[in-house]
Amino acid sequence: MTLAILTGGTGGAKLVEGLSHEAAPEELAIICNTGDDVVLHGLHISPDLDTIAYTLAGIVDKEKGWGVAGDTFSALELLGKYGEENWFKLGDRDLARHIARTRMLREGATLAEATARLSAALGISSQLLPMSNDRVETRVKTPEGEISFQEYFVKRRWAVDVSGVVYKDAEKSRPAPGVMDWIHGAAAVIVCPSNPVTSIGPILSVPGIRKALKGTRKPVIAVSPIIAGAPVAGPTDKLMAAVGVEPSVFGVAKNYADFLDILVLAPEDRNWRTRIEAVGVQTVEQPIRMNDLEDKRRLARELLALL
Ligand code: GDP
Ligand code: FO1
Repeated sequence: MTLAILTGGTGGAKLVEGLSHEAAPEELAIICNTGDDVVLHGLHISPDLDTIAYTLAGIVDKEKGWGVAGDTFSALELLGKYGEENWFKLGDRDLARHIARTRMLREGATLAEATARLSAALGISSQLLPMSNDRVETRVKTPEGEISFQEYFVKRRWAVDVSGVVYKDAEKSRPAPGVMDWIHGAAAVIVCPSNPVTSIGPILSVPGIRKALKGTRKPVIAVSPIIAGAPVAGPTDKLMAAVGVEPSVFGVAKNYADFLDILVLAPEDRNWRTRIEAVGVQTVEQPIRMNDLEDKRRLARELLALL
């Protein structure tokens, strides 16, 4: 069954891993957020694409959920000595990917082409697609001014007030080649349990994508990243509240209600079901906390069975 999967990095990667075991990998198109991308040391870094690629290639650092397993940080240490910024922990093995991608982009490849070449090199048979080849930058509004997502998330450890989030240059962007075809042609669309504001929000901000999700006659199904009023990890609730979305499973449903058919939520949130169904979204109750590979595979199997 062909699936178009919308995802961010670490949370989404858990479900992507499960699906890659339970479905034929070549039938999966993974449409990834690039609003978190950042240029550091002159290198183009695409954290969410890389997290998904490392996960599919089986080389992700399982403890952190990002980066390459067993990586070392010697280059970064020396960069620090030379007075370069080193708050963003780029491992030695991870750096190889940023160097290769940056060269490809400098020589004229699009981000989608560079991603496809890097995927082939790692033996990935799913389609891994950036949401767009154009730069759409997630910017976080704070009392000190507007900062990039990585400055907010990594440099400031999300310990700063947020008054809003913008997707800079989204209006000028176009979906990457393949994105619309997969959304229209797949047997179903899956929205991963990713941050609705800074992972799925940027994807939906690319003109045409939200409309395609509304327009497809195939099921669109999301897994909630919020369980019992809190995210499993990270600042999802803070960011939802900052953009005026209720930080609950209901807020997730309402945010996607215009295109979403089914929301899979945790048993802890069953009391929200009536309110969610009243905004036109069906609900399904399942354990959605994924602590190990078996949890990821079980949830993937449940989603496939639903479809
Ligand atoms: P990021 O790009 O690294 O921020 O990753 P995502 O946006 O893909 O994922 C972040 C979200 O994943 C957070 O809102 C978490 O609550 C959610 N998340 C993490 N682990 C789990 C899990 O096991 N189950 C569910 N349902 N959500 C999870
Ligand atoms: N997350 C951190 O919390 N600290 C880091 O230093 C860090 C470095 C990093 C390097 C490469 C990469 O692909 C991801 C990295 N991440 C780091 C994770 C990243 O900030 C987040 O997963 C996403 O951008 C959130 O969407």
